[in-house]
Amino acid sequence: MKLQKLVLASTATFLAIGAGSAFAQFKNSEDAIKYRQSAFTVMANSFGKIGAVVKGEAPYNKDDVAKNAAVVATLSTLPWQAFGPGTEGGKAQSDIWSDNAKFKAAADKMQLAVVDLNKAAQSGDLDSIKKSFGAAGATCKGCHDDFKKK
Ligand code: ASC
Repeated sequence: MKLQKLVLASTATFLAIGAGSAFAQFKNSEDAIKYRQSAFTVMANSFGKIGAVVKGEAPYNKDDVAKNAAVVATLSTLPWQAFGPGTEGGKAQSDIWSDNAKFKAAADKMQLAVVDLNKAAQSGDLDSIKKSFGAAGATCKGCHDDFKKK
């Protein structure tokens, strides 16, 4: 099985069993904050590389976009387990804990959007990559507006 297909399948499995299932353990809140910020940092790096292609600032290379989209899709499943009770802090707004259902819905929306982006990226259709990239970016922004400190 090719890596991207494996990642797609793994991503679907992650989503099916429920994003944020706790396979990571954290010593303390600082450890959890570092973990979730690291996952977002690596995700943003790959997402930004796709963004450069979408904006015409970098040439379109199917394999590179496919790899970056697979990274985004996989990494998108990771941060949530590091927002457990008692891990307030960093850039996270307290609404994440006081309105956790809304936060979870926003997190799920983003994960579904990046699965779409990954499908488009694996197919190599630049128009659908552009569309799904825009939709995915909107889910990043929506969650930041509501839940991330400026
Ligand atoms: C990025 C990045 C985000 C999103 C967001 C989209 O490249 O780091 O957080 O896109 O800015 O609106």
